[in-house]
Amino acid sequence: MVQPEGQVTVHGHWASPFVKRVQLALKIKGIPFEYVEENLINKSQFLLESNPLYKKVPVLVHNGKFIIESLIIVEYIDETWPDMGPQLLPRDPFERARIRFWVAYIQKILENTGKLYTLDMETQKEGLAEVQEKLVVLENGMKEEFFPGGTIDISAEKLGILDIMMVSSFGFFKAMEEAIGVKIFDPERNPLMVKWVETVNQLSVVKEITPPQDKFVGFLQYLQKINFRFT
Ligand SMILES: N[C@@H](CCC(=O)N[C@@H](CS)C(=O)NCC(=O)O)C(=O)O
Repeated sequence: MVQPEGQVTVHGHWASPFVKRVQLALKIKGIPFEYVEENLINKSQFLLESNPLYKKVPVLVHNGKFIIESLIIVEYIDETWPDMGPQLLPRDPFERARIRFWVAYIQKILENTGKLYTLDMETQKEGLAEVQEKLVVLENGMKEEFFPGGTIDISAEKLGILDIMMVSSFGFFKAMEEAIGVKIFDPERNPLMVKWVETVNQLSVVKEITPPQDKFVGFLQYLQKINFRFT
């Protein structure tokens, strides 16, 4: 693929939490990029060729090379531009391992939310219980390890991969709740999570790539109608 030296392009889908991770990583580090919206129903030749195994977005193109899988891309971005913007993952191996553990845990919760988009109320109830239970574990873990005393201290200059995971997975939780009519985050049970997501949502780097809530609600209702399953 012919691409000018240094150019960065993200191929994505507007509603994808995985694509949002990559867009946020680039924006937080201040790396300019082009964005190409992919049609996931009728996949482009580009998508089939750049990600032949999974045929999914996001795909990052850098200097004509393809990088796939959102978390691999986020780490690639952090390592390729170590001196641009904040570090998304700590350099210290122990700290890095600790952060990666929680990244994987948030990923699991995101996967669990897949069960919420069903018309089968039993499955939805089961999914909701799993999600809520894990959110409490996350709440306690974050409070203990990263936000002692429950104080949130967040600014665009200090954002890291955990903020990216939180806001890409749950930044649209109000749209989720409106679309499927269930309460996912409870300010009583998850005060830190709610405050964290709302604080990061207010930053301009996030707002710039956040679609309007009603567009999201409509899309999520459509996923429910077709009994969508995350794979
Ligand atoms: N593990 C992948 C998941 C990416 C993913 O599931 N992308 C969805 C959009 S949200 C997709 O491209 N789906 C198309 C399909 O499944 O055919 C990542 O982290 O990048």
